[in-house]
Amino acid sequence: PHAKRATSSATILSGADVRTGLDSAVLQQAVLDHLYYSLGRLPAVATPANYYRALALAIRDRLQQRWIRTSETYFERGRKLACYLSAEFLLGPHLGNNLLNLGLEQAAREALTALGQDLDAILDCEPEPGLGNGGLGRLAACYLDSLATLQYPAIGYGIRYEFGIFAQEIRDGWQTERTDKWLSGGNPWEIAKPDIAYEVKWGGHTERYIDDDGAERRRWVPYRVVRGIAYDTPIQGYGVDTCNTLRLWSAEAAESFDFQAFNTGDYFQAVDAKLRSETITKVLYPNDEPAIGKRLRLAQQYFFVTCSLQDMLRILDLAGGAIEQFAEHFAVQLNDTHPSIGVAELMRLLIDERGLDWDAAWTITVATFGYTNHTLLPEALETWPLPLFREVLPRHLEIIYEINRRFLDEVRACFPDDSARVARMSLIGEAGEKQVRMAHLACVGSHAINGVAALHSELLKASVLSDFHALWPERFSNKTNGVTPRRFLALANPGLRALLDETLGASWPVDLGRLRELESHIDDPAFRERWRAVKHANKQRLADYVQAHTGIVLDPDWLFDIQVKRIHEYKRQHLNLLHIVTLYQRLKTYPAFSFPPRAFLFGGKAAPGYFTAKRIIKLINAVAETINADPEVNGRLKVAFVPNFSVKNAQLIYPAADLSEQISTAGKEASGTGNMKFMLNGALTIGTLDGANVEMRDEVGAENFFLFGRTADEVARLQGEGYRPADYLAGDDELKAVMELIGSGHFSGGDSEVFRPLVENLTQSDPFLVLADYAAYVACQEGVSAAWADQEQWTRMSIINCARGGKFSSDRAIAEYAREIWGLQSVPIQV
Ligand code: CRA
Repeated sequence: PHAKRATSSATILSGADVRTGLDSAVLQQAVLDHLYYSLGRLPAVATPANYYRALALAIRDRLQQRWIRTSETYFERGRKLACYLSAEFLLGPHLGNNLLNLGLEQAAREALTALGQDLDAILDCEPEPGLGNGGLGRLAACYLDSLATLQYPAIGYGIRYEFGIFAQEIRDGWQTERTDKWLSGGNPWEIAKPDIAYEVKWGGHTERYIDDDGAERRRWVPYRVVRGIAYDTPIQGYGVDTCNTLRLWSAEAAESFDFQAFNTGDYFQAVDAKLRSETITKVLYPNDEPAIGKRLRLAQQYFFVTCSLQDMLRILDLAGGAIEQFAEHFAVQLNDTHPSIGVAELMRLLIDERGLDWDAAWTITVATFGYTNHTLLPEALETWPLPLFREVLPRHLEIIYEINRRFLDEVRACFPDDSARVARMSLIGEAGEKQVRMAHLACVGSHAINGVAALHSELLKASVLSDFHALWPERFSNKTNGVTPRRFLALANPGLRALLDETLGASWPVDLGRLRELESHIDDPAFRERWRAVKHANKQRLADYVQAHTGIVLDPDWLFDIQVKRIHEYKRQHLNLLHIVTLYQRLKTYPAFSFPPRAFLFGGKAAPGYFTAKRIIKLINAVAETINADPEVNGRLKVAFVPNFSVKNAQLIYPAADLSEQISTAGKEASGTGNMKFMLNGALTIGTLDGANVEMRDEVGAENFFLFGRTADEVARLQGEGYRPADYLAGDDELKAVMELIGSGHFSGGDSEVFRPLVENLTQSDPFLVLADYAAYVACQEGVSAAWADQEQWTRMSIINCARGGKFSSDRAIAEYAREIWGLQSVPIQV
């Protein structure tokens, strides 16, 4: 039957442009064309995955003229280009987002229906490009969406990891990791550009030489050279013709390069070298915050940074721009310290390869770079052992020494006789094994330094970067994170989108402040009823997903209390668990104890080497198993761990939440962005005064936010005084009983060993003050239950949370970066 329909549509369509046409009949023809010509399949035998690929290719065709026109316009206009350098881009599936941004959802649905296919099933076939760990990588993806939507000339530069973030499976309650083979079915979105490729040097030594003008110079004689090849992915703006580029670099052996090591005529050794070159972009390091000082990681960072900077130089040359004007053509943002080797690399390119003198090169470098810091956790600040650094990047080490020499002279001039300060600020750490401090390099080499939420930016100035702030206060600013309302509202929550469209008109996705107008409807009972109906349907949708993936059955009438994010002690999933065990214990002890039934959902990956985080996952699953199987409690309590938290299932999870858990130890979560996604989807937040929670609470008002816990100042004071968790245990019988129950083996079939390390961690050191905040948290949760009992009032608060979320659009954040850091002008694109 498909084939028959195909022939008939082909006749109808003669003459229509199968590559650009936007109505459903042309799309249908385009899908069939790609099935036939690109996939070599007949409709009668095509699988949904084949249809996915064919539709994706048809949509990429429709992006193509916008994409090419956008590049061409930027080139013609010669306006400043923002280059977002990031080791991670956690994109999530493209197809749904591209259909949304192009306004093609309806046409695609009709086209597929006519072919006997269901668009939702086809969308589900897309593997997720998970080229990031969590917040930082997803932020980069939201920023690309906003840059294109606001029509800013911009390019994202990163790494084309062959394996992205691992797939998480839960076996016997434990996390296991599986490699993420996201490219195994091909990637219809990218275009390989093997002609855009650069050499990346490696190792070896440096030497002095005399150039043609008789001047003494230094050059790098590498041990190895690899090539970086460009793979481009279109980033289509919403409702505009701008289609920007994400350029990801993939490593290949540089076969043509005649380096001595391979000159032995040993064929097998040469092949081995090829394999080694290609490992550079093989896999994403799955660590979220703690930095890992691995040689391959440094290789990845240098690899993508040099390719990106060489690419900028090529673009500048093509445009006929003068090298002295580099900073007028490019604003380069360092997404954390991962690309901060760029400071030394741009110096090397300008001096060694383009012949500029030091001062000219330095002026350009500082004017070019901006640095965003994403964490205060000391263990997450990147440093490289000096010997390793010298071995991989000998020329860069020389350059860093020279940057440091001049920089420390400046410090001494500003702060005479302060050698302690000089030691603290040096680019080279001398304590223990000498290291290169990448955050210091980023600060010295950037004209702008920012944190990612108001509190975080203040703490940065007061703590880890205080010396830099004292020297250059004018370089510091705050840029509170944001999230894209296109993917995380319009796409993730079609029910709410329809209600918003009807209530506010269609412009809200690009003017999120308009959500405020919802407030005029909160006293309308019919509107509140519709609001609740949307939430209820989203909860049912999630319940179906959870049942399919875990077997656990959830009731959408219950309060859905959700914590999804990386598993980390500072995020305190274990505090959430202590509350659950408290409720369980109350129910077991006093069966008449009454509270509105709640479903607790968790999701998130633990770094594979993070012992405590993995045990927290095991404990969540153990508590879930015990509670869900116990008829004395499972009529009021359920717990589920949603495996393999990803952008894809996040789009089902955020819209289904009633309550969002943002309970990190104050001062530890730089911003958070999941908190914003929940808020925009109408969840209420229970949280500490940490990261962007502070600003969210300012927006919604204290009466619409469940606040608890010690402030960042109080945390610092308590830790300074010598915090003793045992004091909190001794003073709280309920807490004591909870800890004993976990330690007793009650949730682990009598095994009292498995959770002993967790219990000891909390009762003996408790580095993140879980016990100190426990009582306040449990009390605050009682307030949540009381509020939930009044559904009309809860709905009002839910509407207000969404209505006042406009500030947290990534459009607002990007407009601030563009204006205050990059000096960027938008360039409208006309196809
Ligand atoms: N882990 C912070 O912890 C923040 C994101 C994006 C993080 C989050 O609070 O929302 O960055 N930090 O700014 C980080 O990756 C290297 O530091 C994160 O995602």
